[in-house]
This record gives sequence, C-alpha cells and structure tokens, in this order.
Amino acid sequence: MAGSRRRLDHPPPRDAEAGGIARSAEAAGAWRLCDAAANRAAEALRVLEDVVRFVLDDGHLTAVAKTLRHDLAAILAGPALAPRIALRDAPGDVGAGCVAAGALGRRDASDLVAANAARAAQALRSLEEVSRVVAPAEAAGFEGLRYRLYALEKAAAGTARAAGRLRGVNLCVLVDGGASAAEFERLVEGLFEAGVRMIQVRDKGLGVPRLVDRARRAVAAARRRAPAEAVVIVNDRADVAAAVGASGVHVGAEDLPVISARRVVGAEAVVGRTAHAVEEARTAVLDGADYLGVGPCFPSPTKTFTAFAPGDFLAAVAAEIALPTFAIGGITLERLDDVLGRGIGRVAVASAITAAHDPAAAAAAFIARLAARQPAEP
Ligand code: TZP
Ligand code: MG
Repeated sequence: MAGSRRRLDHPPPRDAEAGGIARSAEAAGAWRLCDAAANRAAEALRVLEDVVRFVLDDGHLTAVAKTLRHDLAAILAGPALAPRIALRDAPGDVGAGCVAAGALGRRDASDLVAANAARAAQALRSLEEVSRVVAPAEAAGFEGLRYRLYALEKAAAGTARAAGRLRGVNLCVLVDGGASAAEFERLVEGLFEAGVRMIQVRDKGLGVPRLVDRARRAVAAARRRAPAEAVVIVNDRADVAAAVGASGVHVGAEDLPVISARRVVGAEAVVGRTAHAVEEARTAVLDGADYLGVGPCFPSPTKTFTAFAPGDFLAAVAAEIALPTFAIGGITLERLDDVLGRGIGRVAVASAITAAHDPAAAAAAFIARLAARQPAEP
C-alpha cells in the first residue's frame, strides 16, 4: 500500500514505465484535470443559461444554451469519462483557495456573459486537451461544443449590448430624400426637435450621390443634438452608412447578409435586420443583428405587399427574442394599440409621420402614446 502511495506522489520518468500515462500517477492527475474542467464547463454553461434566461429574458438564447449544456452533460455521462468521479480529490486540490489578484469584477449583463463564456470556453479547451490523453474519442465532441459556445457568446453579448444601445428608443421614423436637401434637413431637424431618437434614411429612388448627401445631412443633424445623439440608420446600403459615419445600416433579405453588412459598417455600428418568420429572427440574433424589423403589419402607402405578418408571428418574436424589435408597415396612431398588444414595444413609421400635415407634431403624438403605454421603459 505504502509503496503504491509513494509511486503516486513521485511517479517514475515516463520512459521508465511501460504503458505510459495510463498506468502512472499522471493518469490520476489527468483524470482530476478532466473532472475539474468538466465541472467548470457545466457550471459556467449553467450561469450563462441563467443570464440569458433571467437577465436578458431571451427564450431563444435560453434554448440554445440549454441544448449546449445538455449535450455536454451527455458526453460527460458516457462510460469513457466515468473514472473522473472515482479519481476526484477535492480536498487535495493545491489550487483551491488561490485567488488571482485583480480578478475582474462584474458590472452588468455584458460582463456576466463575457466572464462565463470565457470560463466555459477555457474549460472546454481543457477537456478537449486532456481527453486526447484519457479518452481520445471524446476530444472532437468537446471541440464542437466550444465552437457552439462561441456562437452563443456572440449572440448573448450582442443582445446585451443592443438592449443598452436602444434603451428607451421605441420609435424609428423612416424618411425619404425629400423634394430638396433643404426640405429634408427641415424635416429631420423637426423630428429630432420633437424628441425622435432614431431615423432611417430610406429612399429606393434616390441615386447614390443624393443618398450620400441626405444621409450626411441626417448624421450632421443628429450630432448637433449631442450629447444625446440620435441614431441614424441608412436603409440597404452599408457602404453609404460607412461613408457618412451613420450609426448603422438596415438590411433585408435582398440586401447584404448581417455578417457581411457588419464587416462594412464595423463592430460598433448598429445593424438592423428585417424578419418575416421566427426562424429568420433567430438567425438574425445569431448573426449579430442589433435590432429587428418585423412586419408588414398593415397595408402601407410606402410599400406594396401581398401578404401581412400574422399577429401571432409578432407575438412569438416578442415572447421569444429580447433583441429590440420594431413593428413596421402601415402603422398609424390608431393602429398602435393593436401592435403593442402583441408585445412588440417599438414601431418604425414612415407615412403616418412624414406625410402628416405637421410631421414633428405627428412624431410627438407617437412618442407620447408610446411613453404612456410603456412607463417602465427607461
Ligand atoms: N418595410 C415594411 S413596411 C415598410 C418597410 C420599409 C414601409 C413602412 O412605411 P409606412 O408608411 O409606415 O407603412
Ligand atoms: Mg432592403
């Protein structure tokens, strides 16, 4: 007995022992490493799941996190990794109680996502490495989980960031290029003056030079409102958005994919995406969109439709996805309650505001009604 104890504490050199690590004290150490990494990965994934579930309130990301955690549990429960439990030696852990100086604090949901995704990724990498020694057939499984974790981290971090970025912004006004630059500028200034905090420059008939001109004027007007700078989005054209320093771009199915648009406008810019089905909304979240446009809700003088988004689609997105979501298409003051009743708290409006006799007053009326419906939204 004593002899075998000594062997564990002072293993012979690798080359002196036939059979390698499988029969050395290193084997016990490798199993302890495997066990610690397994526990750490499972715990970090559970925290991540709880953050997206209770802090971000996102049902879709909760399902993604839960599936990941279950798939890890399934690998860990297999017979190939069973020895880790028997070889566990928590009281003998030389690392217990070591606290790194300057360990990072957690201030908000983004910090919780970052810290726990990092912990889970490190643990999955440890599992991948050590399993090459103790259970080689499992290594690829851990690697696959790690890549799925990276995707979840991106979506959770994006959702946490977008919630902060568009907090309190529940009206987006779509503006076309107007009859002249001066008229456009007057409209945009009036909207900002009325309290509008987000506009989208959308004009399918304008050539690129005039679109650039209008977008540039909108950005300049937004900057004049500093420090509470308004969000200026350019429809369709990521290149124009980037060229004029707009806040971001809005893309639909016929435009650049979200990931490509993001490459053009940059990491910090806002990328909005139209979704016509829950699955499209889920994909947009995973691709890193900052907000969704859902609709069309009603017939619109701005755009012709043959089909309208059913109310249960709007309700499903509202129930499942925490990313800021704007209902769009034919929304008027009279129809606002119908949309809000589906759980979507934000609207994107063109004609009901820009074709009104007094667009600034129409925008102010929307803002007042939205604020009255959502007193809790900061
Ligand atoms: N996408 C769906 S509806 C729509 C767009 C761009 C137009 C929105 O304009 P309006 O006048 O508020 O219906
Ligand atoms: Mg488009």
